[in-house]
Amino acid sequence: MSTELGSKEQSHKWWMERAMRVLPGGVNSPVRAFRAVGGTPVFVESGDGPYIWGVDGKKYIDYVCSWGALIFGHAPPFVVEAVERAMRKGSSYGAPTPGEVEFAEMIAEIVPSVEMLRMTSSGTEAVMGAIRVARGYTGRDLVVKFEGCYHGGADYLLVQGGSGLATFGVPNSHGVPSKIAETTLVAPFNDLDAMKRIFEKHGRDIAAVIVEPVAGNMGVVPPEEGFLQGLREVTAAYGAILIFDEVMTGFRVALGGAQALYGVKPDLTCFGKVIGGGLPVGAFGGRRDIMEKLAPLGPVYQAGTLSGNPLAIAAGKATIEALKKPGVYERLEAQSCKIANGLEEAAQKNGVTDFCVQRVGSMLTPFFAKGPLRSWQDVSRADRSGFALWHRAMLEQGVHWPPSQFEAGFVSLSHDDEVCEVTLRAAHAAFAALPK
Ligand code: KE4
Repeated sequence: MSTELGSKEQSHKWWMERAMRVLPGGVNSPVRAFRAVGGTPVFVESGDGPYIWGVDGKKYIDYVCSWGALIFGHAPPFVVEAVERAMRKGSSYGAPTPGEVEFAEMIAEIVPSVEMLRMTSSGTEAVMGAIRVARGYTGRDLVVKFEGCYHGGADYLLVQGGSGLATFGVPNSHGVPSKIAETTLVAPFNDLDAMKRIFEKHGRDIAAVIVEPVAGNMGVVPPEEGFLQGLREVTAAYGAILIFDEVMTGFRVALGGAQALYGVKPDLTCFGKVIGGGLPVGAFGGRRDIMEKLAPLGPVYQAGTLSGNPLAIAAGKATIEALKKPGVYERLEAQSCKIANGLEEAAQKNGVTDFCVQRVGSMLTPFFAKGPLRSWQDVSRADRSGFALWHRAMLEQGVHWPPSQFEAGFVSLSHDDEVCEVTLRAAHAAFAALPK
């Protein structure tokens, strides 16, 4: 705890200045730097359940929850014990283990579209593997993604739509060659007409469509009725692979993920976050005929030193076993609904009218905009400075909310009634503190 630190080390600013000298932006992942909301990030000393403690010794209710990985909150004892047991036997072998087989069987049993699985160490790697095997299986190059959806750091997915409805990707990161970006087509989320126009024009060259079945990376934007089913039909009609990127929604919005919630079966699914119980993990899986194209069976190469390592497997298995227990998702739904409704009520009572909360299950985003918001075009009109002021005020009230208007917040099974009440009291104070 922070008592072990000297007084200067108990300051986020002190750590940020020191971090900036050795870590670009002081962080190992950009969003953590608070650039979208201003101020200095909380340097975390420890976590327990719904709480984190900063180096300043202050306790915060956490809704980042490792960007969705911690569905049971921080350091759940049953996960800690599982990882400790595994560690005592060895952290990694670079050789097959029974645990990886049991883990793949567990995922395949819960997620019907998954006949075979390949583990990785991050969601990005899982997405890269899924797209490469889709390209290898179809012999085609083009990939379709949606504006506002994020799928990790692969070059050809760090692209945004140009103007207009459906355009070839334009890099939104330096270091991505335009030739690479041009293998990606970008369409508006929830716009089936645009998707059909893309296929009419490029259908036989499209290897895959990748979608966050519930968008979480532009803030939470649910799929409209028929959207996912429409993607299923148009990809099947042209022999393209439908990839659900369930890195965020997998085991989050339902035990079987968004595909179970909406009843649409993709050809491939990408996983991450929850399935690793807080340890570095990713996985992709789906149709056997596609997955068998992967080395060493087939010609599509994909590999990873720590893929399926015993520690991540132990944390993941313990987490998924606990998620299978009755009542878990009903409880997540009840607590998340309380938070979402409470935030909207607090905004309204404090005269903040351009505000809505969009939520699916225990992933939710408070938008400083009137809803409903159905695409990047809609959410990009949200008042980012209003969100930033609210975020700062919530932090001062002891609530650690994701530091961007275009991110999802996450409720865990450790967010009990008292935590919800404290959160909503903080929200009332935060809305009241906003400039009128
Ligand atoms: P990772 O490589 O970060 O494990 O997963 C990439 C990824 C892929 N697909 C989806 C739908 C994702 O949400 C992510 C990662 N999510 C972000 C949160 N928006 C991680 C946080 C960060 O980048 O620091």
